[in-house]
Amino acid sequence: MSLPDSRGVFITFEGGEGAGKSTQVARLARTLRARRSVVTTREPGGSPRAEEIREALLAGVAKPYGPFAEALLFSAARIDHLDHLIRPALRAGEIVLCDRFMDSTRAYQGAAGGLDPDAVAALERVVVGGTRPDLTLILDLAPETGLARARARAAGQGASAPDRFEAEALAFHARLRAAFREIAEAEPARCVLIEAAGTAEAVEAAVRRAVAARLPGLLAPDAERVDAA
Ligand code: Z5A
Repeated sequence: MSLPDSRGVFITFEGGEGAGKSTQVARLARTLRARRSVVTTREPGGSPRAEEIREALLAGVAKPYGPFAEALLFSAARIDHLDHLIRPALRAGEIVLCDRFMDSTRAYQGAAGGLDPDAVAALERVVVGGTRPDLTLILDLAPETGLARARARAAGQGASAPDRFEAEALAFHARLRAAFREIAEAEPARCVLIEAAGTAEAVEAAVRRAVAARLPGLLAPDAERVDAA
């Protein structure tokens, strides 16, 4: 629900699998912590109850019920996450960096999953309310590259099977990329599209440039000047 909770700053990272969101959340958090208190979190998850729902979602428990039921479950997790972590942190004046948020529902369950955009918008209205991100960084990467990165990481961690979303066909991931690009185009005041094919350092530099341009004063002056190595 809409609350006057924005003394802090809310930044979300979006994009397809393996685009580098977690990597860039960690890097930006490290930079911002030099002068502000930062909370890093993720969706689905971020609060103990939402993490329980995450397990079920990534195991594919909701898949047989279709994209609307799946969106409801993502929304249930989001309600708890907003109430117990995001809104309290923003009220306390913290910077919240969130790995995926409402745009992932638009892209995965909506554009790629086939859920009616009106249903997605209605859920967003009642679940997210006024707690919209101040800035959304959309990491744009060819799905083949992102999936290869995600598979290499999973192999390194000894994971055997892909999760519910990694297992989708390449065409699904191509629809996702197009959906995220459309969101960036439709909401240019909130979103910045970041080219994510370069090194982690190059992507980090692009993220810092976007933060410096959209949220002046958030980064320390020396961090604003840093460029790709
Ligand atoms: N989902 C949904 O359907 N609806 C919703 O509303 C929400 C989510 C909120 C959560 O999965 C799933 O839930 C997600 C969408 C769906 N689909 N899946 N799968 P998750 O949290 O487990 O996974 P993810 O969000 O897709 O993130 P990821 O696969 O962990 O990727 P990432 O965070 O974007 O990338 P990364 O972990 O930073 O990097 C991946 C690997 O690449 C890693 O080994 C890095 O070291 C490496 N990397 C990172 N950057 C680079 C660069 N620049 N070059 C080379 N290698 C790099």
